[in-house]
Amino acid sequence: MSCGNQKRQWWKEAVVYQIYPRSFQDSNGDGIGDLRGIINRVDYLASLGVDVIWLNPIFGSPNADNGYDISDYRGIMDEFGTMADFDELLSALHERGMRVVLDLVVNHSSDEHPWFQASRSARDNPYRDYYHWWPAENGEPPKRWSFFDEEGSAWAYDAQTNAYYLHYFDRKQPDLKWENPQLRQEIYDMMHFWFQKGIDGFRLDVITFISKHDGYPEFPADTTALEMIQRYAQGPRLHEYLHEMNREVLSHYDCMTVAEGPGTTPENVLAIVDEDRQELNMSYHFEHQNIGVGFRGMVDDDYGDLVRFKEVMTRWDQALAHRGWNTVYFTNHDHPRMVSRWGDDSPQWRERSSKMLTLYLLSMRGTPYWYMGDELGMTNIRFERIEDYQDLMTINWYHLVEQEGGDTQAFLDSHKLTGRDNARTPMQWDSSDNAGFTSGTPWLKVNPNHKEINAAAQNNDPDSVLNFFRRMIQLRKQEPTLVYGHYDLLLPEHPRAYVFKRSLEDKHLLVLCNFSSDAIEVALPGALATVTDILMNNYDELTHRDGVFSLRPWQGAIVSLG
Ligand code: TEU
Ligand code: CA
Repeated sequence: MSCGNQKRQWWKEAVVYQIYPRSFQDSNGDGIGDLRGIINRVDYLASLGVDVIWLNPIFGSPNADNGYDISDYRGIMDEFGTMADFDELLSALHERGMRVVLDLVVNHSSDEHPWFQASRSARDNPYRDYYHWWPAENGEPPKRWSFFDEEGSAWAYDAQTNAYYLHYFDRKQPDLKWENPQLRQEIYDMMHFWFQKGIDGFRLDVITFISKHDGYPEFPADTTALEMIQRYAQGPRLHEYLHEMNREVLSHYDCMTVAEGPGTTPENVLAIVDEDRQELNMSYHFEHQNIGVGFRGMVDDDYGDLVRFKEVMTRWDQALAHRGWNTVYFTNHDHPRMVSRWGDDSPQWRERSSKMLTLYLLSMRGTPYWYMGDELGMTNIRFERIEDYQDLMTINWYHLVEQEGGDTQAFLDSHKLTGRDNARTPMQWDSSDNAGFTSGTPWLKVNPNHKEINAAAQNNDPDSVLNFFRRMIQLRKQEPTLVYGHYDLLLPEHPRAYVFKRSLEDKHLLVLCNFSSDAIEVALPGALATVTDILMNNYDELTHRDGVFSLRPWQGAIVSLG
């Protein structure tokens, strides 16, 4: 089979399903999801038809940032279980035809990692150079912005050796020094360890940040947070390291890799994912997440601007249309729920808009990354009080706003839309107390709407959001046009409709999505509108006449064109 200008690869044809293990299924009543819990749910995963499971970090960690602060790269987090549990989970998934991708967090470790403990103990310790240190006798270090720090600076003073260490994220997440070849070798060895266990790839956390600028030069004083992120992603040796990682490790396995790519743009992403460069397979960006979201997750009027959304998604598609390969996703553990962000999560439209968004995402070119619970139409929890949050990002930012005398209520209101804990509430399995997630007290509150929104209620209902997701996955598997076909955006300026064409050889599919609660009409040039077949539809009918489609609220449909 020819696939346009793209070489076939299993990871291009896959749907990736992301599990946040802490919130998926608790098996021992401590309120924290664990590997045994996932093992108990592998048949659910198999029933979805997804191909790859991405697990958020499962390694030894004191959990300052829920596993994104690793203290043991070769061990399993105590709360999640044992290595025997992991081996069992891996074979259970493999037996059911699913592959497994782990989360590689190597821009930073935990401050409780033995490397950092050694590094901070003395300036002449052999591990000193595993991290970035700035001796205090040189004065204040050049300004670096931190994502999470409660005072905002990415340098933390450590009295023990009278020096500052660099941490782009929390103080408990010191950045590893990739400039040190010994550190790189440790990481490559560790990656081999996991591949030899049989895993199928890595999602690489903030991998764009691993190369730091020589001597930590001053950045212009007015550098904004967003510009800092772009600078962090432009370290001089990034591509040298990724190429080396590919040569030393990745090229030895039939694996997939995906960069978490903050700071990447359609202009520079090919430097990471162009096959010929032998770095990584895929990367995902934040540009659509940032529409209408400003500094510290504050929301403005552009939030939900469909014209911009279409423009962003299309620009990224075009950047990777001939070389490399794109990714598409609505959410993950760092972003609000799909239906709350781009649909309408009110009882009236929640199911309809969830299905439309499902249809949209699984019709796009690029590997879809699906986040657990979106297949049920789970929604943002919208915490009222800072005390309900567990995420250090929201908590630290709240305190910064408070210290600055800012509007904490406005901050809380925005975080009802943007806060990361919205996506981290426990998976809603059934209508029982705690949604079948745990018999104990859940680490993060369960959304009260689990009485209505849960897997048990949807599993056997042919009309459910869950079964719509399953059908859409099957359609994508049967229709190579949805995977490899060329993508053409139509009606870019239409404020409510997202309409595009997918074409492979002489096959043409038209995807129509109404991103609004109003009935709309979409006029398409006659040649496009000769519908021969309706492949998928979230309503019973699709009305069209003389090239004009009448779309009901949140209607989504895929049709073949003659
Ligand atoms: O996220 C990196 C990142 O860019 C996020 O900080 C993002 O900007 C933020 O969540 C706002 O949406 C990765 C992980 O996905 C995240 O969970 C970790 O907290 C972070 O790295 C540090 O490891
Ligand atoms: Ca548990």
